[in-house]
Amino acid sequence: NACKLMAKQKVALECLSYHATASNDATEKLLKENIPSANCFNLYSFTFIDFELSDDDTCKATLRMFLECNLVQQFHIPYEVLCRWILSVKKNYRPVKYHNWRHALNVAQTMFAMFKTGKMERFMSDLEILGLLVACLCHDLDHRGTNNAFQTKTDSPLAVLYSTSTMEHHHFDQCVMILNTDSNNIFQALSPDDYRKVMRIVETAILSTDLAMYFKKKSKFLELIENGEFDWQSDDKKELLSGMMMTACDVSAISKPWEVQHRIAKLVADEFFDQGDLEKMQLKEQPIAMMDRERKDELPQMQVGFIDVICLPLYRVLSETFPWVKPLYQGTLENRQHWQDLAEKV
Ligand code: 5BB
Ligand code: ZN
Repeated sequence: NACKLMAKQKVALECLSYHATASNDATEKLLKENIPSANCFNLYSFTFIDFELSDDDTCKATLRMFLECNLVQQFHIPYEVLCRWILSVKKNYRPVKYHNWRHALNVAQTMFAMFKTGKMERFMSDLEILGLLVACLCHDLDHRGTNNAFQTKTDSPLAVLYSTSTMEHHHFDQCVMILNTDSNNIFQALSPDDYRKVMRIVETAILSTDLAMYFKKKSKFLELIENGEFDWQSDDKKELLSGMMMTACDVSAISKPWEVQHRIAKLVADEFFDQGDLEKMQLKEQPIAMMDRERKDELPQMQVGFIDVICLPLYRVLSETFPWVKPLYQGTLENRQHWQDLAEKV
C-alpha cells in the first residue's frame, strides 16, 4: 500500500506538468462561436472523417453531438461548462501519432452514428447516452503511445498502481480529475443518484476498451445472442452491450473508406514502431512483429489478422442483432480485400 501511494504520487507529479484545464479565453471564444449543423460535419455517417477539420472544428463537432442528443437541455449542463470541459479533455490528450484527441473524437462520432443512424439509442436511456459519449471522448486520456505490456515491462508507476488494465484505469482517473476541476463538471446538475450511475457507466465503458476485457465479455455476449436475447434492459446486459459498442467504436477506423483506413493504419503502425524502438533501446529487447519497423512488410497480413480475429466477428454479431450498423461490417469487409491484395503482393 505504501508502494501504491508512492506510485500515485509519481503519476501525479508526472501529470502535473501536463494536466491543465482550458483557459477562460479559449472557453469564451468557443462559447461565442456559431455551431454548424450535424450535416455540415457529416456526423450521422459511418464514413465521418476528421482530416479536414481544424482543431476548433473538432470542438464544435463535439458540441454538436451533445446538442443533437439533447443532453444539454436534458441534464442542465451549463453551456460554458461544457465548452470548458471539451477544451480540457482535448488538452489532456498528448500529441502521439494515433492515440490522440482525433482518435477520441472519431470514437465518439462512431458512437453517435451507432445511436442515430444505427438506431441503437432506443436501447439506451438518456443517462447511458450521456455516459457513453463522455466515455468515448475520455477513453484514451493521457495515452503515451505505449501499451499495458510496456508499462509492466518498464515498471512504470502506472503499472505499480494498476496491475491489470493499467492504462485504462489511468484514462478513467484522468477523466475523473478533469470533471473534478473547477468549472469542468458537466455532471454538476445531476442528482446524487444519477451522478453515481453515470460515473459507473463511464468507468465500466472505459475499462472495457482494454482488449483483454473485450475477449472476456465477448463469449458472454455471444451466449446471450445465441439464446435469442432481445431484451437489453437489465443492468448487466446493458453493461455487456455497452462494452461491445465501445470496442466497436474504438476499432472503427478499420471500417472507413480504403484511403482513410490506409492512412490511419500507417499512424497506428508508426506509434507501435515508436514503442518497438523504445524496447530495443531501453530494454535491449526484440519487439514483437507488430512493433518492429524492420518487419513493416508484414503489416498488410497483420491487418487481415486483426480484421478476422477482432473486427469482423464483432461487427458481424452486432449487425445481425442491430441491422442498421451493417455499414461497419461492410466497410471492414471491403478493407479486408484491399489488405489481402497487398499481402499477396509481397
Ligand atoms: C492485436 C492485439 N495485440 C495484443 C497483438 C496484435 N494484435 S493484432 O494482430 O490483431 C494487430 C492489430 C496487429 C497489428 C495491428 O496494426 C498494425 C498497424 C493491429 C491494429 N490494431 N490495427 C489497427 O488498425 C488498429 Br485501429 C488496431 C487497434 C490498436 C489499438 C488496440 C486497442 C484495441 C481496443 C479493443
Ligand atoms: Zn482508443
